[in-house]
Amino acid sequence: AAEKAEVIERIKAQLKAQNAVLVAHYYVDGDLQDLALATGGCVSDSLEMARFGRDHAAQTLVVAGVKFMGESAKILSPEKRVLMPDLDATCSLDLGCEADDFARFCDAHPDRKVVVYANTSAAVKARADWMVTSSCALSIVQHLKDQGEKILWAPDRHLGRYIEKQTGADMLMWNGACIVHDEFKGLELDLLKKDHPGALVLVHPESPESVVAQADVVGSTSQLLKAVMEIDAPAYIVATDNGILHRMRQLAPGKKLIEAPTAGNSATCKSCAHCPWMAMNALQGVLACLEQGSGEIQVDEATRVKAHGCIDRMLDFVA
Ligand code: CIZ
Ligand code: SF4
Repeated sequence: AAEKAEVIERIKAQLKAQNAVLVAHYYVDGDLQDLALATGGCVSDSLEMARFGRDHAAQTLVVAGVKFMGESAKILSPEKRVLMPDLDATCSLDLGCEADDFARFCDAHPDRKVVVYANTSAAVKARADWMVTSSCALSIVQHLKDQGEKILWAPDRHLGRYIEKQTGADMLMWNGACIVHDEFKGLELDLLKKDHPGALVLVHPESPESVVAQADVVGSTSQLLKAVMEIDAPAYIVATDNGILHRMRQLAPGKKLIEAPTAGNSATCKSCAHCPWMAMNALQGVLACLEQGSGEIQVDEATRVKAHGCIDRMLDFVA
C-alpha cells in the first residue's frame, strides 16, 4: 500500500510538471478512475474522453482505456501528445475489423452510407461516412433512413441488429462482437430476475439479443450510469463491463448493484464480465508512460484528417 501511495504521488508530480491530464474510461481499474478525478481529469465513455481532452488546456493527454480511444483523442487533438499506459490494450471490435478488409467490403457496396462504431481504428474511421457511439447511433441511423439511405454497418453485429430492429433501416452488417458483452446470457438473466423481483435491468446494446430483450434500459455506459442515479428500484442488474460498478457505487451510494450473468458466472467465478484489454491499464503503466514518454499514439495526417471528418459529422449532428 505504501508503494501504491508512492506511485500515485509520482504520477501527480509528473502530471503537473508535464502539463498533462489523465482521462480514464469507466471500465478501467478504480484506482485509475479515482486518480483521474483527483487530478482534474475525467472518467467517462470514449466520446467524452476525446472531447474532454480536446477542450482541456493540457499539452499531454494520458488516456487510460484502449487503443481506439487514444486514437480518437489524437484525431481530435493533433497538436497534443497522447500517451497510453499500454499500447497493446485493444478491443475485439477493432481487431476484428481490419482496415483493408473493411475497405474491400465498402468498395463492394458503393450504394450504401458507411456508418462505423467508435470502437474502430483511425484507418477504418477514415473510410467511413459517419462515426457513431452507442448513445447516438439510433438517432443517426434513423436520420439516414429518413433521407432514403441504405447503410453499411460495422463492426458490432449486436448493436447493429438492435438499431436495425428499432429503426427498420436497411443495414448490411460486418460480423464483429465485443468479447465481453457477447458473453452475457439471456437464460441465466431470466433466472436471476426471478430472484430479484422489481430489479431494473440495464443493458449495453453490444449484448446479445436475448439479453437486450429483457432490458428495462438499453443504453451507453453514460446512459446506464444515469439510469442508476435517477430511477428508483430495489436492485439493478447491470449487463456491461463490471468496471463501471466502481463509478456507479460512487454516484449512487447504497444502491444494490448486481452483475448480469455470463457463462463464466458460477460459484467460482462471479465477475467474468471484464475486458482483458481495459485490465491492462494500471498505475505503474501510467507512471511509466509519463516518466519515459512511452506509449505515444501516432496517427498519420491523411488518415487523421479523414477520420476527423467522420467524427465531426457526428459531433455536429448531436450538437
Ligand atoms: O464497450 C465499450 O468499450 C464502450 C462502451 C466504449 C465506450 O465508452 O463507448
Ligand atoms: Fe472492446 Fe468490449 Fe473491451 Fe469495450 S469491453 S474495449 S468493446 S472488447
